[in-house]
Amino acid sequence: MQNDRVLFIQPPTSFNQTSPCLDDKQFGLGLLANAAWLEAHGFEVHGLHVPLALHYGFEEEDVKAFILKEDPIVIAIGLNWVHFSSGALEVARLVKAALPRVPVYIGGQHATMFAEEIASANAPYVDGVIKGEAEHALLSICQQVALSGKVTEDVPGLVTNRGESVAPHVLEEMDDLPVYRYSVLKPRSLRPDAGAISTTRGACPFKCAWCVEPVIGRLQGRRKLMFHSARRIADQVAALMSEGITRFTIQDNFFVGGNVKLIELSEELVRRDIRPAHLNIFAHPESYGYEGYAALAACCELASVDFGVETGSYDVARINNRHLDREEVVLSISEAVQAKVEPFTWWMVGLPGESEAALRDTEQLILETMKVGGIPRWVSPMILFPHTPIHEDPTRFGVEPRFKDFEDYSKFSRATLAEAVLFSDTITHRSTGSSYEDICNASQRLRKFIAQNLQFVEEFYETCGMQPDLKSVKGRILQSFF
Ligand code: B12
Repeated sequence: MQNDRVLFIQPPTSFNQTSPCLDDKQFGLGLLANAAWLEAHGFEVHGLHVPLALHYGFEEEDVKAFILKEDPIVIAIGLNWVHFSSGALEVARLVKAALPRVPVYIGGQHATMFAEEIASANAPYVDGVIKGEAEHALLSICQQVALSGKVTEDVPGLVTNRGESVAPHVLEEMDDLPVYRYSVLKPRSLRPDAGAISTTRGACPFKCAWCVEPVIGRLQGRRKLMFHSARRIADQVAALMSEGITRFTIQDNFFVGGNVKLIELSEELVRRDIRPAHLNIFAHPESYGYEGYAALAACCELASVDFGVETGSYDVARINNRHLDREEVVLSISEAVQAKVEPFTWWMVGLPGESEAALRDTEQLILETMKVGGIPRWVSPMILFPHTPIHEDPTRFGVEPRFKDFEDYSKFSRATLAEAVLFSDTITHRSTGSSYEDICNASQRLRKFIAQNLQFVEEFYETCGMQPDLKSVKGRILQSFF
């Protein structure tokens, strides 16, 4: 009798990559969400996290043996982030060679951006790419395969080498989605006490020119940004806590809900006596005020906020349609500190309009924020993705894209961490006045600036009664120069 086992695979960046340019140990929340959904519909779900398996000393042959032993009816490979491009296809090739009759599908945000290209160029070993939110599509595929051994009916969002069928379908009632668990993916995480919480789906309402989030939500099938209720988010936190996860991060568009959503969540957690050891949230500098930060601090042992400040230049902000008020940035960081929330700041280089003066403005803002306790975490060169306003109309932004198709972006699978930090190979574009090297150098320049001024943050925290982990921040920044 046929089993009804479905195998999810988180691929490596590439089997022969030993030092990926971006972290490869995350558990993709989209993958976990789909696994939970299939389980709730009666399928037996197993998951393999290949980067972790390799990290723990297993080899490509062991991965193959594991997959053969699983003997699933469908294999679903996650391709959410650009740096897994080559690895996702390597895994597809490997599983097709091992189990030629088992259909293999790829899904996730990066796969969604290049669905047609991936499906048409890799048809022998990729049966299809699931575009967008995948719950309905994957369930339909698994049900059809369980019933008749193949997919004969139209599947919403499925792209094959014969083209696309129907646009992705999404579940409108987001709270009806079952909570996910990390333990579905084996082997266990390197940080088994840490997990991420998904609170929203759909397009971000802001329109920062470099960001794909305003478009990706729609590409994925959802017409607008939608939130899980505070009750459902607390259910998710509780479910993960029962697996031993106590430190959480919310990195999605939850910040769009401002103080109101944050206070609601805090009250729900407090009411149910669910108390994370650490709760971290991503925010724009203007997202929250003191009341929001105070609510965050009230519902967990340690609260922190990651501010995507990105630039200190009004010109750059204007060209890129990004709100910036330098005083507001400094004030927001002060309010977070006042509420005992650790404030981290994140910065970008390679943005359209970046000039020597703009970089100086950014250095100035980094300095001002450090003096009020803002801890600079990292400086990232902008990755120019397709579908963003800049990629769609580069001349308007004075930009020349270097990466266009899926193969171009696969460079992120091949580049090592040292190469990405020190050389310009993974810089996706150049712009008026900035070559690839200039962008790479700008990123080093700002990190050096941070390193040279870290004493301001160290001094700040000597007296204010908080003990953020400045050592690891300093270590990471300093390490990036060697
Ligand atoms: C949360 C988040 C993170 C968290 C990750 C949390 C986690 N454990 O997953 C953190 C902060 C770690 C993170 C890091 C990065 N992220 Co991020 N992240 C997001 C964010 C905000 C939400 C993603 C999410 O979890 N959504 C909730 C889930 C349920 O939805 P979903 O992912 O869309 O999944 C649905 C479908 O895509 C599909 N699906 C997803 N996976 C799979 C797998 C299978 C098998 C199938 C069939 C379907 C499927 O089905 C899901 C539901 O139906 C998105 C932007 C956004 N608003 O969506 C960026 C985003 C995905 N990240 C992005 C990037 C670039 C990064 C970084 C590379 C940034 C950097 N420079 O370091 C890193 C690297 C990630 C890594 N692997 O280490 C880009 C991806 C672009 C790309 N093509 O690569 C996005 C779109 C943001 C952006 N503005 O550019 N990220």
